[in-house]
Amino acid sequence: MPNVEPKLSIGLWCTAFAGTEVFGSATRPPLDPMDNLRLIARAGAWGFNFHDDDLVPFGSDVQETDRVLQETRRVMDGEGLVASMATTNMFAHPAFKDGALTSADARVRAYARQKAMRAADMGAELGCSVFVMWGGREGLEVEASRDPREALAWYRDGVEFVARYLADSGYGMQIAIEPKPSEPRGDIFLPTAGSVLGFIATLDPAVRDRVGVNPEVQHARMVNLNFVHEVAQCLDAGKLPHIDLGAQKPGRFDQDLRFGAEDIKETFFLVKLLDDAHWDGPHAFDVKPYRSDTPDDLEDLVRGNIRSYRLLLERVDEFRADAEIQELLAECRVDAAGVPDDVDALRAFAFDVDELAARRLPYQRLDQAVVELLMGVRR
Ligand code: GLT
Ligand code: MN
Ligand code: MN
Repeated sequence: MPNVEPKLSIGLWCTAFAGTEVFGSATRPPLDPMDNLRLIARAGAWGFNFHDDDLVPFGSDVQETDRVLQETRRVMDGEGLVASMATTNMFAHPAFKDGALTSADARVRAYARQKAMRAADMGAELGCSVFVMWGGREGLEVEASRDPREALAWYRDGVEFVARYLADSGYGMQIAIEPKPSEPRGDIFLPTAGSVLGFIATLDPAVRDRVGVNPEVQHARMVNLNFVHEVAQCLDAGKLPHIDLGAQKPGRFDQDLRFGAEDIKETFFLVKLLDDAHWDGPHAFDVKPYRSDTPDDLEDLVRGNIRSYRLLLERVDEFRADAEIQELLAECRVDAAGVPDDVDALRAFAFDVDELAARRLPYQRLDQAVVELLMGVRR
């Protein structure tokens, strides 16, 4: 049995992705948001995530926004679907062509704040627990265009503003800043989970507790980082309100492949880490259908992600129950019996370094056992 029943969610933008990219136009027709919600529920997800513009068309007035939110609530109640995470699209509109919260145009920075406030209102209305801030346009191509220290100061002002707005409005949502190294900008500020953690430490202490990281598998793998270690660092800092899951071949553009499609071993250790940590935040699939998918294939995308996550959780169970693996793990640990911790005694202690160096580690067998477990031959 897993320690925690995972809350599995997916973004409306994932299933609604029509296939448009730099080299090609849409391969699927637009997907109505209410049909999208029903599809996600049918496929067995616990919840959904949305940008303001995914649900309510950009530029809609207050009446139209309220109408859509009421309709969304009806569909959610009917389908037993949870609104998990809300976010604001600060990257698509040409007004954000050179940044949103870090634009050198103070009017754009103010507009981005206004859009974030309205998206947060929508999230609160639907009961979301997390507000993600992915700064897709917060970056540059022309290094001469700004002093990165000034951009970071603007970024900080913007995040603090949104955090204060959530607090003053009585909203319980946690902010989760999502790092990404590049794409769509040549360089994006706060490229890794570590950068976001460092940035959070500089926030006004009055709002700092409300802000964490939303790491994404693909964004770390784009630059060959060990994602399991990135997530471990967020957990260690108590800063993991949300996670974006998917798959990615290393060193490429953001592929947003289906969860489990690549590097099954690292993916297994990610699932294991989250369950070992008893982490019960929303597990969000942030994946894209293939351009070759038809609308009928979208449900398979959602189902497949959910199934792969659950199957890996079963493998985690097997890992814990595997006698050989547990014995090997026990062999890896040695306590410091006989070694003093007192400063003076430790300074004077004579270690047998040859013995330390000669110690045999059973890593060949351990890794083989994990590979066999993932191949399904140890059951
Ligand atoms: C966009 C991006 C994702 C972010 C989403 C939230 S939107 O698709 O690629 O990584 O999580 O803004
Ligand atoms: Mn993401
Ligand atoms: Mn991505």
